[in-house]
Amino acid sequence: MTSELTNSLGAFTRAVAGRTPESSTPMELWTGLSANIVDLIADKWEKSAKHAATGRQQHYFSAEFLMGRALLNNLTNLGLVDEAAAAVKAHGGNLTDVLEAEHDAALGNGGLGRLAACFLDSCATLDLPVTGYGILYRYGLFKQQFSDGFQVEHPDPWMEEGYPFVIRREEEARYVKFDDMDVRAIPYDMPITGYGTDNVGTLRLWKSEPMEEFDYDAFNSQRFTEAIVERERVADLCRVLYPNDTTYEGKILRVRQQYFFVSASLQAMVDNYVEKHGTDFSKFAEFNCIQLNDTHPVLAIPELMRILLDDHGLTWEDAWDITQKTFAYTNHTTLAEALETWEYSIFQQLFGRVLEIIAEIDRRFRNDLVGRGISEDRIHYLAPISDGRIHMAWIACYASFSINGVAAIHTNILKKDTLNDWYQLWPEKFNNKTNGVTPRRWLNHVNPRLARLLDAQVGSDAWVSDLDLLKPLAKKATQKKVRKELIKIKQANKKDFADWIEKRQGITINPDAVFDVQIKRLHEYKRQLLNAFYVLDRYFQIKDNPTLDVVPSVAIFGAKAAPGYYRAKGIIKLINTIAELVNNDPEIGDKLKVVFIENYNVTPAEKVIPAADISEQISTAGKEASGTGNMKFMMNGALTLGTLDGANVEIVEAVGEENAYIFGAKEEELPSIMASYDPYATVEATKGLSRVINALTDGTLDDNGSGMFADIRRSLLESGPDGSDIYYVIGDFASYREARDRALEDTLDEMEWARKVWINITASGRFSSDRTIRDYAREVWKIEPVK
Ligand code: H53
Repeated sequence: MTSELTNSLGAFTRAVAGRTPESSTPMELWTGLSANIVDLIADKWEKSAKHAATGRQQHYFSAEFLMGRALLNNLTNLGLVDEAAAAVKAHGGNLTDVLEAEHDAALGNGGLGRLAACFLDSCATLDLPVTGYGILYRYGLFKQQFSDGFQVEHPDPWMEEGYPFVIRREEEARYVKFDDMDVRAIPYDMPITGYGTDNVGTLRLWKSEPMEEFDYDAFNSQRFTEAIVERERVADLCRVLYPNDTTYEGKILRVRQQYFFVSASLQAMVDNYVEKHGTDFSKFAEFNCIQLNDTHPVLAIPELMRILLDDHGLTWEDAWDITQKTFAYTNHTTLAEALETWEYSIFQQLFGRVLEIIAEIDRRFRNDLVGRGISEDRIHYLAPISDGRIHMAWIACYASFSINGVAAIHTNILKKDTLNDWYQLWPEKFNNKTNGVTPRRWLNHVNPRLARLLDAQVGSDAWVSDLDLLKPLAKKATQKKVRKELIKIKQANKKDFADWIEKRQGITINPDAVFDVQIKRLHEYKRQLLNAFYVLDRYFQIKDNPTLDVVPSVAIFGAKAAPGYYRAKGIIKLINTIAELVNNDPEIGDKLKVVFIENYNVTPAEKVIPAADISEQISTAGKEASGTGNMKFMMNGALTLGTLDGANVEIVEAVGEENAYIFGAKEEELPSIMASYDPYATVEATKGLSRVINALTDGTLDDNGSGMFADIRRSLLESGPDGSDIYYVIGDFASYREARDRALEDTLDEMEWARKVWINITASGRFSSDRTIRDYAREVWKIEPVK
C-alpha cells in the first residue's frame, strides 16, 4: 500500500518539476518534498502565529541567521524521516541524495548568526512566542575555493533554484523611506518547527523591491538601461551579506541594510499593536520586547522613536519611556575597536530625520550625565554622537533596559573594561547569558549513533528537548560497556568523515588517527597560527627522527577569511602550503596529515564535529566572547584543547580540569605579561620554534611570491603597532605544544579517553540553547510558553 506521503510527494514533485518524480533530479525531489513539508505544517503555523499575537511577544532582531539546511531538521521535528525515506524510495530516489541536494542558507558569517538560528530552534521547541527578523540576502556568505592554496571568493546564489521554506507575504509589505530613495519591503516568512510540539515559530526575512516594477516610459522610449538602473539600486540593498565578521567596514550600503530591515520590522510590529490595542501606546512595551543581536540592528532605537513621534504623535518623553522599556542589547565582542561606529555624513545622506532624533537623544544624554556630575571627557566619550561619528553600541547601552554578554568571563570583561563606564552608570542593566547550541541539530541530527546510545541510556528520547537528563548518566563513565560503545561510535563517525572528505576533496586520511579539529572564522585572535606552527614543528621533529614514535593524527581546519582581511588570507595560504608539504612527504605517511575543509559552512560542520577527538579552542585569553563550536564538540564527545577563554571556562567548570586540556596565559595575567613581552627572545628560548618561524621566509614554504608569509613573520617579531605578536602566539606556543602532545598521548589509553568523552557528553546540558533561552525568557524577555 502506498503511504499518504508517497502520494503527496508525487504530486508536489510533479508540480515543481513538471515531470514524473521518477525522472526528477534529486534537487527537484528536494523541492517537492520541502513543499510537501510546508503543506504539512501550514495549519499549525497559522494557529501558532495567531496565538502568539494575543499576548506578550518577543522579537529577535539580527542581521544574520545562519540556518544551514532545513529539510532534515523539519523531517526530524515532525517525526517523518523514515516515512520520507520510504516515499522518496517509492519514486526511485534516495533520501540521502535528496538531502544532499539542498543548499545551506548561509545568511550569516559565523557564531553570531548561528547562535540566532539555534535560538529560534529553542524558542519553537519551548513554545515561546518569539519571532526572528532579518534580511533575505540573495547571496549568502561567499563560497570559498582554494586556488594554489589561496582563498578565492565566489557568490552563493543559495535560493536561485527555488526555496519552498520561505513564503512571500505580499499583503504584509511595508514602505521604507530613505532621503534618496523609497523602497518596498516584502517579508518572506520561514516556518521554524520545534521538537515534540505543534508550535511553529517564524523567521521573517525582508526583501527590498522597487516601488514600481520599472520605469515603463523610459523602457518604452528605448532607454532600457535607465529603466533598469533604479531597479538594480533597490535590489542591491539585499544583494549580499557582508562577509566582514567582527571588524566593521564603512559602507553606506551596510547602514542602508540595517535601517531597511529594522524599519520594516518595527512598522509591522507597531501596526499589529494598533490593530489589537488601538493607538494608546502606554502598553506597547508590555506586549513587545526586542532583543538586539549585536549593534547591527541598533538603528531600531531611533526608528521606533520616529514612528512613535511622527506617525503617532507621541511626546518625546512618552516615546522615550516606551523605547527604553522595549529594547534589550546583546554584546558579542570584548574588542572595543570592533564596536560599530558610522560617519555622521552617512546618516545625513540616508535619513536626516533619524539623525535629528539621534541628535536629540545625544543632547538629552549629555544633559542627563551633566546632572549626574559626570566629567566632560567621559560624557564626550560615551555620547551617541562624537568626533563626527555615531556610536551604535553607546546608543544601545543608553536606550536598553538590559545589556548582556554571552559567557561569564565575557560579561565580566564588559563590566570591568569594554563597557565599564556604562556599568558604573547603570549596573542593574548588566547580566550574563552564556550561549548555547541546539541539541536537536548538533547532537540528535548530526550524530544518530550517539543519539541512539543516549536513548538507550536515558530510556527514551526525552533528552533531545531536556539535555539535563544526561547529567545523572555521568556515573556510568565507570561502565566498560558504555565506554566500548562510545569508542565504536566514534570510530564509525570517523570512517564516515574520512569517506566524505575523500569524495569531496580527494584526500585520504586514516580513520584510526586522532582527529584534531579547528573550525571557525579565520582571525588572528583565534590563533589558527598556533595550530599551524604545532603541525610544522611536529613535521620537523619526524623529519629529524624518522623512527620517532608519534601518535598518528590529522589536523583538520575549516575557516573563511573576510575577503579584505589580508593577513587572515595569508594564514589560509600558509596552512594549505604546510598541508602540501606534510601530506606529500612519504617519510611522514600516516603519522601526520593536514586537511583544510574547503568552503566551511554549517553542513561541513555537521560532518566533522561527530568525528572529532580533539576540539581546538585556542584563542588568546579574553578575546573570544564565548565560542559555540566548543559546545558542539563537547556534546559530541571531543575533548577541549583550549585556553581559559569564553565559554571554555564554563566547559572546564562543568567537566573538571582533568577532563580537558587547558593551557596558556590567562586573561588576568596578560596585561602584565605583555608589558615586558619580547617575542624575539621567546622564540630563541623555545625549542624548535625558530626553525618554524624561519620556515616562513627561508624557502621551506612557498607563498608564490605573494609576500604573505613574510607579513605573518613580521606581525609576530617586529615591534610597532602592527607587530609585536599582540595575540601572544609565540608566548603560548610551548604550553600549547605540551598540552597537545599530552592529549595525543592520552588517546592511547582508549578506555580512559572514553571515560573523559562520556563525562563531556553528559555534562553538556548547560550548553543547550534551551537553557540559554529559558534564562532570557525568564530574566529579560518576561515571556511564558504559549500552548
Ligand atoms: O558571536 C558568537 C560568540 C563568538 C563571537 C561571535 C561574533 C560574531 O560572530 C560576529 C560579531 C561579533 O562581534 C561576535 O566572536 O565568540 O560565540 C555568539 O555570541
